[in-house]
Amino acid sequence: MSTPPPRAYKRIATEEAWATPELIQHYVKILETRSINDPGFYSLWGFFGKSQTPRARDLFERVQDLGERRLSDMDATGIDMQLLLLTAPGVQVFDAATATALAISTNDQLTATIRQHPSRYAGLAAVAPQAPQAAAKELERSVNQLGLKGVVINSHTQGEYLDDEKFWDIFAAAEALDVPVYIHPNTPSPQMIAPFLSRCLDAGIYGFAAETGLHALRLIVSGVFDRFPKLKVVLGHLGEGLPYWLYRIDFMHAGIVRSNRSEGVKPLKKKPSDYLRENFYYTTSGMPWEPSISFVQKLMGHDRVMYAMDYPYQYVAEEVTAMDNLPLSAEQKKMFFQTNAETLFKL
Ligand code: 1DF
Ligand code: MN
Repeated sequence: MSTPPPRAYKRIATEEAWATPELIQHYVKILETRSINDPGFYSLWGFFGKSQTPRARDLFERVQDLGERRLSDMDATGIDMQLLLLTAPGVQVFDAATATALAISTNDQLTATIRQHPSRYAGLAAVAPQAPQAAAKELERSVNQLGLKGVVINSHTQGEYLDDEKFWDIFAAAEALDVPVYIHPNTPSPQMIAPFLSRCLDAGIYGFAAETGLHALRLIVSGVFDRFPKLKVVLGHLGEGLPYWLYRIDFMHAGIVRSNRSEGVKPLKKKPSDYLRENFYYTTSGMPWEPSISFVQKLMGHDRVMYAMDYPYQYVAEEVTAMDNLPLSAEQKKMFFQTNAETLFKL
């Protein structure tokens, strides 16, 4: 038997979830005491925490493992490297002091693991937006001292969005460090979740995209990217639906600005679509489907779209094969799987 030719690219998966046992214990305590007001948290983690199905039990274990099991799962699907992101909702459900301390210990533990397996893992910092100045400091420490590659924010923080200027020290730090902010999904905020919940539409099926797409649009129309023009934001799930809306968002936004309808909308230097093309990057987490990927590559450029698996939540070997078979030139495929991630995250 002849051996297949070596692959011409590394497969780097860029939205891979992990958690510390310590964080999970905090989640279990919230589930037991019902101590926070976040229906989406109970919907998402109640399912895992009570291990209600074999799939939930399995995910619950895999998300906490950074050792042999994860590495052999990566080998089984041909993933060379994972970029690790603290799973949703990260530390964003706790009080500010608890969240700030947990972010620090989480980043330290992530760094220790990466140093054991530097060719297999890289990671983003977790921060607590509840304490924005401490979050900015922790991002600086994570990048400059720990070697982490950016920061993950799991969408809303107790119903608040990062377009509120009180959070902008985080963006200032990210821009100054030249590292990306990955806005990862969370379940819809308490203000908007009711009609999702009653039909189980709150998580990956649609609610995540509604929540995270809204968050990204709030950032754009609030002027975040006029204030921080070099800020880089990453969206998973091929942009949480926004690329499909590009034309209509521009058309409607222009009308809203002209009508002077609200203090919340001021003129921007550019069209919303310009920011989505110039400040944003897109990963394929959960969307391993050629028509959508080709569409986003066509709109945003081949240098802005990169591979993500969304391990362990979407751990499917056939999807990797489908991505290998995307209709791309050799050069484009290497950008998609490897070099776009290396460039953006400085791997
Ligand atoms: C799921 C998906 C759960 C994602 C997640 O966090 C999550 C899921 C608990 O499918 O159960 O972050 N996701 O990124 O799509
Ligand atoms: Mn994810």
